[in-house]
Order: sequence, then C-alpha cells, then structure tokens
Amino acid sequence: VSTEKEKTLAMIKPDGVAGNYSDVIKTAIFYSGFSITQEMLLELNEETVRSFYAEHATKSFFPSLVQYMSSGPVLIMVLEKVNAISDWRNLIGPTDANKAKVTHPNSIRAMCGLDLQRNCVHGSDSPQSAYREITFFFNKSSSGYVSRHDEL
Ligand code: DGI
Repeated sequence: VSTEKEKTLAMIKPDGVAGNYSDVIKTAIFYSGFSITQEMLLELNEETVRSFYAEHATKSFFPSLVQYMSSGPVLIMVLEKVNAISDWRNLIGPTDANKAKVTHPNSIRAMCGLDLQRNCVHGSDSPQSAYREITFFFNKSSSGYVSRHDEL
C-alpha cells in the first residue's frame, strides 16, 4: 500500500443513473475519503462500449453487455485518494450484485445493483486499467497524468 495519491475510473451505469442512485453513491464516495476530480454524464453508443469492454469481446454475454451499457446515460467520474483503485473496488463489492447482497451487504452493488450484468457501478481493477480507462474518457493532461505514468 503506497502513500501516494492514486486515481481510478468510477462509473454509475445506466441502471444506477435511472434508479436515481447517483446522489447516494456520491455521498458514499465522499464519506469514504475520495475526491471527485472529473465528472461527466453521457450516453455511450454501442461502438464506445465495445471499445471500452474490448477485453470481453469474445464472451457470450458481450452483446447483452453492449446493449445494456448503451441503454441510457452513465455518470463517469475520476476518483482520487491514497489507494483509490482497490478501495473503490472494495466499496463497490463483487461483480454479481446478487452475491454482493449476501457476502458484502454494505457494498454499493448490494445496495443498488440488480444482478450479474446490471450491477450499478464500475471500477478500474488495476493501475494499468485505471490509466487506460481515465484516458479513454478524459483528456490526458487535464487528468493530471505526467509522463512517468505513461510507462504503466
Ligand atoms: O470488473 P467487474 O465489472 O467487476 O467485472 P468484469 O470486468 O469481469 O465484467 C465487466 C462487466 O461485464 C460486469 O460488470 C458485468 C458484465 N459481466 C461480467 N460477467 C458477466 C457479465 N454479464 C453477464 N450477463 N454475464 C456474465 O457472466
């Protein structure tokens, strides 16, 4: 665990935005010590989702995932704090919201997720994916990345 501030990409997915969970999730974000350094609400088109989730392109659930993620507005945020990546993953809980309700009842996915696919929120899973995902949506220099991070 480093003492250096870290950034991660967080997203409130279409079911979370449509279910009016944005405010309670942002409250949880602030209570947990994160700053939100960038934020935008947008609707992802299918091509953007395919590119964002390219690592899952061969999975059987991919067409369904693409349809779901492009079904309504999402709230994309850059979160910053020490240990942001793993702390945000811990706060959102396991991928399957139904499992989260049993094993991690205080997690965000337990609170507002519906099932394995409609799990309400996204979080980067490593420094490499945080860098890829933040620069996928936001300008590199406005995200505060310096050249050193380009080597991740
Ligand atoms: O990093 P995570 O979002 O926790 O999980 P992931 O990277 O393995 O999968 C990305 C998203 O794809 C996940 O949030 C929901 C969806 N997904 C993953 N596995 C399945 C799935 N959707 C369906 N329908 N079925 C799956 O097995």
